[in-house]
Amino acid sequence: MAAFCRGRHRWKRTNCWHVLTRNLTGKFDYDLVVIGGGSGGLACSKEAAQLGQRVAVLDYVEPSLQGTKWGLGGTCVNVGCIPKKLMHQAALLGTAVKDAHKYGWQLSGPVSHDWSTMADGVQNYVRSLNWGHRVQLNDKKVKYLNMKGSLVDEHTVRALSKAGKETILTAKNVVIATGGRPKFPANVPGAAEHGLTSDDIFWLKKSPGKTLVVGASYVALECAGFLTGIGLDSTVMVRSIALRGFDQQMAGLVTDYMRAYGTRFAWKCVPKRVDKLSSGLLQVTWTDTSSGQEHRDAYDSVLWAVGRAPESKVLGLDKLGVQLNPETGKIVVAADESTSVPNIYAFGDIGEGRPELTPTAIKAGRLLARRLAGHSSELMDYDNVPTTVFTPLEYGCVGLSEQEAERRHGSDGVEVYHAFYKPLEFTVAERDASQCYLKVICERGGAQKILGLHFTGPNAGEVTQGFALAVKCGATYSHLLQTVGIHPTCAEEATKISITKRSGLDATVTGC
Ligand code: FAD
Ligand code: NA7
Repeated sequence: MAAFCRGRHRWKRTNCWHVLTRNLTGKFDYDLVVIGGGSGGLACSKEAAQLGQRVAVLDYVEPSLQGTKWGLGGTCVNVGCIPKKLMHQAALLGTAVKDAHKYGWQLSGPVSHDWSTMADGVQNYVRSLNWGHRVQLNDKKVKYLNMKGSLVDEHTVRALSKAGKETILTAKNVVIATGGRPKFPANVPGAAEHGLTSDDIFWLKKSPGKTLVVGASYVALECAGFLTGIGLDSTVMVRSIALRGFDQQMAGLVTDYMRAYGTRFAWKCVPKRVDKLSSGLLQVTWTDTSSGQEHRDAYDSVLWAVGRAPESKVLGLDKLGVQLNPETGKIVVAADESTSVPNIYAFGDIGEGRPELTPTAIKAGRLLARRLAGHSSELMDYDNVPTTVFTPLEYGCVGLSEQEAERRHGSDGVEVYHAFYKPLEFTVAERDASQCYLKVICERGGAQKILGLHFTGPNAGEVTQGFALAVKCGATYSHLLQTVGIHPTCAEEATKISITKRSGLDATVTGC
C-alpha cells in the first residue's frame, strides 16, 4: 500500500496516510460507498442507511456533447422514464382532443401544441424530483457528494469535484451503479457534431421540429411516437428490425399503428453522413440497403437512439482487475451482484446481462444493501420482469416472446391463445383498433403454465403489471379462465381468451 501511494498517486500525503491507517486498522470512513446516484444507487444507499450503515453516494453528470446537464437521480428521472412518459402523455392528450369532438366536446379554433409549455412543465417536475432526492438522502443520513468517483483499490474511492477538488473515501464495500449513456454511431461523419440523443431531447427549450430518429429499439420508437403525437414530422430509420428482443409479432403491431398514426419509417436504411446546410437544416444522407441506393433529406433535428453504453473506463476498473465484457464495456456480475474483485459490487444498467430497467435496478439495489448489511440473503430474481413500451399504441409484456418460447419448448410444446379486441373507448371515437391485440403463450402440455403474456392497447403498463404477479406466481391457462373479468375493460379480454393460433380461427372478439 505504501509503495502504491508513493509512486502512482497524486493525492496529498495526508490523504494517503489516512487511507493506509483506515485499511490497517480495519476501520473505514463508511460501510458503503455507492458510485452513481441513479435509480439503483439511490435505492441501495437509502436502504443501507436505513439499516444503520454509514453510507456515502457519489453522483456526477458529465454534460452531453450538446451541453445538456441535469441533477441528482440518474437516467430515469432526468433523461429517461419520467420525462419520456410525460411527453408520451402530451401526445396521448392530442389523440384525446381528437376523440373529444366525437364525444361532444365543442373545442373552438384550431388545436395546436406548444413545445415550450410542455417542456417547462416536464423540466420543472424533474427539478422537483432532483430536489426530493437530495432531501431524502439528507433525511436518511446518506452523505451525498456531487463528485465523479473512480476506484483506487477495493476499499478506496477517489472523488473529484467539477472544480477539480479531490476527496478520498474508504469503505468496507463499494457499489458501482453508474448506468450508461447514449452512443453515437461510429463512421457517420457529422453524427455527434450535429445530433441529439435522449440525453438532450427532453431538455430542449425549442421544438426539435422535423426530426429523424435513427434506431429502432424502444427508446427510438417512444421518442418518434411522442414527437408525432404532438404534431411534428418524424421519421424512424430502421437498420434491420424494430424492437429487437421483443416479440416480433407485437413489434409489427406497434410499428403498423405508428405508421397509421403518422410516423414515417425508413426500413432497411443506414445513415451515411450528416451535413449542416447554410439554412441551418441538417442534411442526412443514407443508404437503402435493400436497393443499394443513396438518399438525402433535410431535417431540423437528428436524434440518435442507437444504443447505450457505460462509461466504465473512467472508473479505473482495469487496474483493479474488475472483469468487464470487452464488447459492451459492462461489468461482469454474479447472481449476488458481486464482481470479480471482492468487496466491489455492481448492478443496474452497468451490470452485464441485466435488464436496462428502473424497477430492476431499484429492487436489486435494495436487496444488495440488505445482504451487505447482513439482514438478508435474498437474491434479485431477474425472471419474468414485466415491461411496457410507451409508443402511441402501448405494448406491455411479461415472460417469453412467442419466438423465445418456441425456441425453448419447440412449436409443438407451446399453445398460443390470442384475441384482436376493440377497446370500448375507441368505438364512439371511431378509432381503428386493428392493432389492439392480446396473446397468452402457454406450455401446451400439463397444466398449461403461462410462459408469456403480451398486450397492445391503452394503458398497457397498468394492464400488464397485474398479470405479471400472476405469471410470477406460476399462473396457468385455467387460472386465467377462472379469473372473473372487470367489465368493461381491455384487460378482461385475457380472462376470456380461447382461440388458439394453431386453430387458425378468426381471433377477432365480437360482442360484449
Ligand atoms: P442510472 O439511472 O443511469 O444512474 C447512474 C448515475 O451515475 C447517473 O446519474 C450518472 O450520471 C452517474 N455516474 C456515472 N458515472 C459516474 C461516476 N464515475 N461518478 C459519479 N456518478 C457517476 N426504464 C424503465 O423501467 N421504464 C421506462 O419507461 C424507461 N424509459 C427509458 C427511456 C429512456 C429514454 C432511457 C434512456 C431509459 C429508459 N429506461 C426506462 C431505463 C432506465 O432509465 C434505466 O434502466 C435506469 O435509470 C438504470 O438505473 P441505474 O441506477 O443503473 O443507472
Ligand atoms: P438498443 O436497445 O441497444 O437498440 C439500438 C437500436 O439502434 C437498434 O434498433 C439497432 O439496430 C440500432 N442501431 C445501432 N447502431 C446503429 C447504426 N449505426 N445505425 C443505425 N441503427 C443502429 O438501444 P436503445 O437506445 O433504443 O435502448 C437502450 C436501452 O436504454 C433500453 O434497453 C432501455 O432500457 C433504455 P439493430 O437491431 O442492431 O440492427
